[in-house]
Order: sequence, then C-alpha cells, then structure tokens
Amino acid sequence: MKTVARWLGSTALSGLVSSVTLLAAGPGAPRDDLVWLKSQGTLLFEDSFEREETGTGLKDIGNGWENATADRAKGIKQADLDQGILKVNSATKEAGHMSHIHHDAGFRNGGVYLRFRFPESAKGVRLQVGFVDREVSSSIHAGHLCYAFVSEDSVLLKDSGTGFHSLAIQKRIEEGKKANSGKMPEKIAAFLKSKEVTVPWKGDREWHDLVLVTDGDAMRLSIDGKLLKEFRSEGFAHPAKRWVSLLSANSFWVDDVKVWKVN
Ligand SMILES: [Ca+2]
Repeated sequence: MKTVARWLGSTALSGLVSSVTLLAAGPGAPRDDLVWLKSQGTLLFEDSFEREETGTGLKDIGNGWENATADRAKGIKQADLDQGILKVNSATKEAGHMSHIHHDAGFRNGGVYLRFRFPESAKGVRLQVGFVDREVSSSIHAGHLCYAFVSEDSVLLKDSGTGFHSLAIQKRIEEGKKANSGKMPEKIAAFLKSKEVTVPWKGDREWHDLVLVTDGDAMRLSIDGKLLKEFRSEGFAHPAKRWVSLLSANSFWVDDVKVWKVN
C-alpha cells in the first residue's frame, strides 16, 4: 500500500514537474537553460569542492581539474580548496598568462552550471568561462572555441574558434597589419566584432548562478536564472567541447560546478 502511495505520489510529482517544464519552455516564456540541461541532458560531472586538495594545487588540482598554465607559474599555487569553494588567484605576471583551470567535458550541445563570486579584494575582475578542444590546436590557437566573459559592468559572448583564435584569421590579421602601417585593417576589425556581442550586467561581490550552454550555432548565457543573451555564430556548433575552462587574470571563487551533455 505504502509503495503504491509512493508511486502515485512520485507520478503526480513528475507530472507536475513536466507541466512546469513545458510552461517554462512555452511560447513567450523566458528560456530556462538549467531546466533544459537537467531535463534533456546527461550529467557528465559535478563538483562541490567539499574536500581538501587532493592534487598539488599546481597543475593537478584534484578530481580531474587541472591548471594549463601551472608550468609557467614558477611553482606558485594558483588554486586552493577552502571552505568547500575553489578559490583561484592567477599568477598572471609570473606566468605571463592568465590562469586557465579546466576539466574534461565532451559534448556538442550542452553546458555548464556554476556559482561564482569575485572576492572583496579583487580589482578589475573578469571571469572567462567557456569551452576548449585541444585536438584542433593545428587550426585554432590552443583550441579556444568559445567563451563568456563576465566583468564588472558587462558580459561578452565570443566565438573565438572561427574568430580571433582561428590561426587562418590570425594570419590575416598579421598580414593586414603589415600592409596597413601596423594598424588593424577596418575590414578585419569589423569581422572580429561580428564574432562577439556585449550586454550590460552589473557586477558585485556576491555569489551568482551562471549557466552557459551551446545549442547548435547558438550560445546562451544566463545569470541568476535570467537569460542575458543568446548569440548565434558558426563556431558554437563545433562538435566537441572537450574541456570546460575557467580563466582569469586575477581572482575568482567557484562552487557547485555541473556539466551536462545534451548530445
Ligand atoms: Ca561547496
């Protein structure tokens, strides 16, 4: 009897959940990508950082996280697990590159949920969240595919793989500058501009929820459950987002990272 009641209860509940999902996805309703990921996707990994470091904090941060710039940072520890939070301090000057923390992912369509905060002491903050495929480094610099840049006053969505980080485009930039007294030719500047979009966002020192997804040739960023921008560009359709990457030239904290593959 109890089992039947429980079964009926869970059926009623799942009915309710799918009605809510349908309502959220209905025409004119605000898009909720966290619902999309949870209802359509397979969870690839999650990390709430409730532990002490299991790696060295240099290259190996533990639980599959690595720092791509550790070897340049002259032994400076850039990542710390503290109070159940991953706290990152980039040794940008010493490394000659911003800190690049990454974890294996692997999807065409899907995305990441995380909570982030800029620490009180951080100045001129900017967190870069996105997707990388090192296997295409022969045509895209370091496999940088696409990113959301969260700053003090705005967020920017960028298709890097068919834009600035495309090696063919970098060659065009180099040759264009050479032929234009060292200045970026307007045509190339306009092309690069077409690969990104900026929307206003007011940054602070509080915790925020972030959801970044790719869905066909669209990339969408939501903060605190609100869709800030959907941007379409061919590079977002890249078939293999092999890494979820977090980059910053200064400091940020993250927690409760979850990554889903939709397909
Ligand atoms: Ca935590």
